[in-house]
Amino acid sequence: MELLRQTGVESSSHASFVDGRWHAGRGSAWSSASPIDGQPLGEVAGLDPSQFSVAVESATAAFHEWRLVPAPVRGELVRRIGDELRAAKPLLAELVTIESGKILQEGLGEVQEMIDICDFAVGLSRQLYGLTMPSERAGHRLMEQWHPLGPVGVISAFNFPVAVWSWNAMLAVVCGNPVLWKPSEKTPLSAVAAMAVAQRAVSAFDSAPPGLLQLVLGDRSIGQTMAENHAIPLVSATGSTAMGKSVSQTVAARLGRSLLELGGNNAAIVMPSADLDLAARAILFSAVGTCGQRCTSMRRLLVHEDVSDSLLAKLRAAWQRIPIGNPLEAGTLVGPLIDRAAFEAMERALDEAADSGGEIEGGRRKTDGVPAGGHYVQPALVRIDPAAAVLQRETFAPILYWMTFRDLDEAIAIQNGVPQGLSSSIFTLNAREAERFLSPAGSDCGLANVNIGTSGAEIGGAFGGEKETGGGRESGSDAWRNYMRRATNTINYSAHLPLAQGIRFEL
Ligand code: UN1
Repeated sequence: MELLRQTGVESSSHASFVDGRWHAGRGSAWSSASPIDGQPLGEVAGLDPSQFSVAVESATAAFHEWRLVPAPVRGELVRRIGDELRAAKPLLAELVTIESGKILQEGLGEVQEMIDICDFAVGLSRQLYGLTMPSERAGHRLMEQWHPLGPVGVISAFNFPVAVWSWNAMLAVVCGNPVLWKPSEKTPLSAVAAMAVAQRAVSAFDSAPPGLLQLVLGDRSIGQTMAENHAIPLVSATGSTAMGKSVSQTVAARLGRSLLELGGNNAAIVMPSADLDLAARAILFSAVGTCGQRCTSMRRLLVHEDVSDSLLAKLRAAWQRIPIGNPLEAGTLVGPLIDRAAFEAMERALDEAADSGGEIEGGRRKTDGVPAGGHYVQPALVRIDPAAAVLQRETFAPILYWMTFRDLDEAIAIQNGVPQGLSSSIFTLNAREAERFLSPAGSDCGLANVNIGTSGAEIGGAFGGEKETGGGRESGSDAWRNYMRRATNTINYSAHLPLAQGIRFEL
C-alpha cells in the first residue's frame, strides 16, 4: 500500500492507465480485499467500451512509432524498467503479498522474476535473429526477418499478479509491440502499482509513445472485447482452461493468434533410488507453496511401493509442522487461499475424494493462530486410487493426492493420463530412469524435471504446457517469436530471372 501512496494513484483514481494517463473507469466497480484478513484495500472501476476503444487506438498509434525504434533502443527502455523494479522490489513484493496472500518470500521471488525477464529481454533486444538460407538460384539471396507484430493483449491471473504480465510485456516491448494488460479482478492494485513503477521509466524515455504500456481494468467482458478486436493480433491469456477455451475460440474466429497458459495437474514420480530427504523438501515446496495456487503446483504424487512408507513418514512429519498464517510474517510458509470460492472448491474436491475411497489427512480450515477474516487451511495429503475421477481436474488448493505404483511405465502412464500437460518431475538417482522420463516415451508435459519439484521454473527456459494447458510458451528460450511476425525475403541481385524449381516460362 505504501507503494500505491508513493505513486500517487491511490484513492478514487485507482484505475486504468490509458494513452499515457491514469483514468477512473466508467464501467462496473468492485473492491479489492486482502485474502489475509478480508479487509477491503481499495475501490476500482473497470473501463467502459468507449474507454477501451481509446486504449486500442492509442496502442495502434504507439505501434506505428515503436516498431521503427531500433530494437536495442527498445531494450534500453526495458533495462530502465528493470532498474525501477529493483528499486521498488520490497514495496511491490509486500503489496503482492497483501493482495494475493502469497508469503513475502514468494512475493519477493515474483518481483525478482520480473527483474530477471527484464535482463533477459535486454539481451534479446540485440538477438532477434533471422536465418539466411542458401538460395537455389544464382545471384539470389534468401533470408528471413522478424518484424514487430502489433498490439499485444495480456490477460493475467491472481496467483502471479505482476510477473506474468512482465514475461509477456518485456518481450513484447523489445520485439516492438505495445501491450494492453487486463489483470485479474482479484489483484487490480498490484497491477496498478506495477504499471506505475514501469511508467517511471516509460515517461522519462523520449521515444516511448504514451500507448506503449497500458492497463485496462475490467471484468471478463474486457478480456472478451480484447479477444474480438482485430487490432490486437496476439492475445496472451493465463488462467483456467475454461477461460482459455473461450478466449482462443474468439481469437481463432478472426484468425488471430493466442498464447495460452492454462491449468496444470502436475505430478511427481518417486523411484526407489531417490534421495528421499531431498524429494520430501521438493514435494513440500511444490505442493503447499503459494497455498497450492500455482499453475505449476504439485497435485499428484506417484510413489514406488518400496519407498512409500518411508517417504510418506517424512511428508506426514513435514505436513504437521507447516507454519500456516499471516503471509507477511517471517517464518510463515503457507498463507491464505485467495477467497471463499477457493475454500469451497477445496472442500468439494476433498468430499469427492472421500466418496471415491480417498483417505484424507489434514485439509481442514485453520482458525487458531491465523488472522480472522481469511480462509486458512491445513494442506491435505490424500491417499487415493489412480482411477479416481477427482484426479482428472485441477483444484487450485493445497491438496496432494498420492498413490503407489510398481514400475516406471505404469507411473508414466498414470502421470500422462490426465487432460492437462504443464509440469512434471521424477526423483531418481538412476540415469536410465531419468532419461526414459525425459524421452519421447516419457512425460508428455511442457516442463519435465529431474530431482526438483514441479514448480519454481526459471525465466530462461520456455514456460508452458501441452494438451489442455494450451500449448503456449512464454518467457525464455525462443518464446519471443510469438510476439513477432516472420517475413521471408528473396532478393535477386543478378540481371537474370531464373525461376525456382527450374521452371521454364518464356514468351
Ligand atoms: C503460474 O503459476 O501461473 O514455475 C506461473 C513457477 C513460476 C511461475 C508460475 N515461475 O512456479
